[in-house]
Amino acid sequence: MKIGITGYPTYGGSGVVATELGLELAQRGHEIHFISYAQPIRLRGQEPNIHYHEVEVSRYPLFDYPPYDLALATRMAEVAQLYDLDLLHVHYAIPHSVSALLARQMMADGPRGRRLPFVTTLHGTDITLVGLDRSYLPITRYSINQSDGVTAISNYLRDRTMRVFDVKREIQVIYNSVNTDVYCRCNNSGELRKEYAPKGERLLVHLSNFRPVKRVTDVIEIFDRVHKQIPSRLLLIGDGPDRSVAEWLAVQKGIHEDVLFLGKQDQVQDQLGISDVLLMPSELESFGLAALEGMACEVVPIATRTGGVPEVIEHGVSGFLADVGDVNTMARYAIDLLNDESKLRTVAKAARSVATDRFASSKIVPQYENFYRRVLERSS
Ligand code: GMT
Repeated sequence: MKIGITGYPTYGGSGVVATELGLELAQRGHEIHFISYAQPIRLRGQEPNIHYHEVEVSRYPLFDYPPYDLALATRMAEVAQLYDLDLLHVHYAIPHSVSALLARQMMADGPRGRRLPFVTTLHGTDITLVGLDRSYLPITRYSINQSDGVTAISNYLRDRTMRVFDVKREIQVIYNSVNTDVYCRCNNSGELRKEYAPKGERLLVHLSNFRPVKRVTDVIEIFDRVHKQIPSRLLLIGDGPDRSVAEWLAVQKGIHEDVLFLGKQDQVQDQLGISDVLLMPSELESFGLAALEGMACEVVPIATRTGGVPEVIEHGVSGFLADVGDVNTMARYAIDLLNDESKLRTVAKAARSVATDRFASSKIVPQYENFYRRVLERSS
């Protein structure tokens, strides 16, 4: 198949999912065309079967708000025409599914008058936060209803979309996936571990876009409690609006020398592959891709019981769950685990098994292929 993929190309779970899916599909022989305003971060630009088409947005002085959605729709239609795409797959409803809808209409009105179906994958904040904004809700509902196929990354997100958006159409759940050959504890990274933990300290890790929904200050609060009892260091991967408040809190608590802000990283499997425990105390996660990536690397996730997280982490088996804001309980789980090597290894192995048995890309990507085939059959 020839597939156009659009997502947010920089940092964030939905962009990572879109890019990894495109890479996997290309390896399976499909022709993939990424269409967005920047090259997706995990692309090297050399991969076979992968093309990247940049969307240029003109910055005319009149445009206080440059119309990216329209430029994207135009580029989608151009690329579809030029490369004879079979379908578009957009990740994150706003504004991508609206642009795809316009591109479909442009194609129908074009010289060959053909139908270009599009699939929308819902990721979370497009529904739970942004989509509930009154100014976005009607158009998000409309573009979901108009999509030729809709998928959601968890049962939680599907149910919430149907309920809150009053959507009646079918939404198929296709879980996020992880490439378990790349995400593993299999890179010989003793040197890296020594760099971050020179005195043999335990390593805790957090990976996010540092938005308020991630509750990064809870990460610091949990680590502070762990640090008081266990020689340990905290790796913080990513960047975003709450980074400075987290830095400030680490200084206030006098633990800043053991809190390492690593910023945005391209190869997060390197840091995950040497860590012991992953902290994800989010207010809400429709899935929690960061936890899954950690689990594949045998890092035990300690997270909040929210949204779709319980569909990924089984409490007491493949990780630990607590209520949002309950930093004491999350710290206790971490301390108990780090004091008990055998329990840590058992839960870490169980976490890896969940990643390989239920969420490996080799199992999830064929679900997308089947979904595309059904959409194409229905649209022909
Ligand atoms: O969490 C964010 O702020 C980013 C957002 C995104 O779209 O990049 O993440 C959402 O999609 C991820 C990939 O499917 C999921 O793993 C996250 O759980 C989801 N975030 C939320 O629901 C808050």
